[in-house]
Amino acid sequence: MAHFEEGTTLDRFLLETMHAHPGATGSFVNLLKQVALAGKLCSARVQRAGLAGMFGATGSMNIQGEFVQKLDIYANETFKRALEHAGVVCMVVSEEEDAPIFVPPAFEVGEYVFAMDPLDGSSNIDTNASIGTIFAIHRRRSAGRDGTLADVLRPGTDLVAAGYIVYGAGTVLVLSTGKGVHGFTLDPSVGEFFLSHHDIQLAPRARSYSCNEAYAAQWDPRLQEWLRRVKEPSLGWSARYIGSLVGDFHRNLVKGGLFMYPPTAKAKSGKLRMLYEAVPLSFLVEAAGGSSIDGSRRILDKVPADIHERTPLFIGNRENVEEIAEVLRG
Ligand code: P6P
Repeated sequence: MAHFEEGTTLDRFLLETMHAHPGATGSFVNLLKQVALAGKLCSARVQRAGLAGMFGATGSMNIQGEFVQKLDIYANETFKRALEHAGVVCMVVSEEEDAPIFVPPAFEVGEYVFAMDPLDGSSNIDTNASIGTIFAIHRRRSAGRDGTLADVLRPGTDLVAAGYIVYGAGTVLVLSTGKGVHGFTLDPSVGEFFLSHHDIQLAPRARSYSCNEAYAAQWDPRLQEWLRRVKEPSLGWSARYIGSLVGDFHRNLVKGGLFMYPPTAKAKSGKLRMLYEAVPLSFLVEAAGGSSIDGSRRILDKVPADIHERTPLFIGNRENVEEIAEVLRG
């Protein structure tokens, strides 16, 4: 991996590393630049949400049966607009859209398919907790103008890139094209993302877990027993959970930690979605040396049956995830 000096912008990083990627095309760089643009617009809006009256729900429900927050709508529309006129995608799948979205006839289509959760953690908007955009990028397989379900209902190992933008104390875009994971922090005074986390790597093991313990009584009893054991004070574990997947994941990627969302009585297949939550974050965590399973299977090997399919998720440092797999195999 080339050495990047202080002040490397996202654009420079993309150009320099894309030359190293056989088959990478200019449109891939353009796609990521449009993602960065949409991220800047969302960051500005999130920072001003309270002032701009963007707090609070619209009163409508999305396909997930969740109340839609105004910023969700703004983020969804902003990413769709940034992508549809740039000639870089042939289809967009969004948590906020019941069905896939296609490029309007007025614009050219491109060779990529984009899946996104435009604003994950939106129930935390009014509490000023970190929220974010999660995305996954496939190169299309289908011919013709519009993408097809076959372009996205495929294993995460096929992804060409995945990332997220976390809107927190700062705005950080974290990205991987499969080799290494890199973070770029937005300097709002110049409107540029600068390389701030070069080649993020997870240690083999951590002693921190993230889960909603209120549901623990609904988990597999073997998991309950594991949780009881790690609380032995001599083991020195800590717990961190903010109820915003992007915020919890980003902390665990930077500092280490095991995130768990096991099946519950209410969410028997898990709560988190495959295409635009579990799979992109699993792509990132594996590129950083970590691991990610649904309790028994590697997330990246699973083929979703529909674009909003949910999955249980155990993701983080490799040895911690392997320990959970062992607990649930035994
Ligand atoms: P619970 C936010 O609504 C979200 O989809 C994820 O961002 C977060 O990890 C999860 O739900 C939290 O779910 O059941 O703990 O409130």
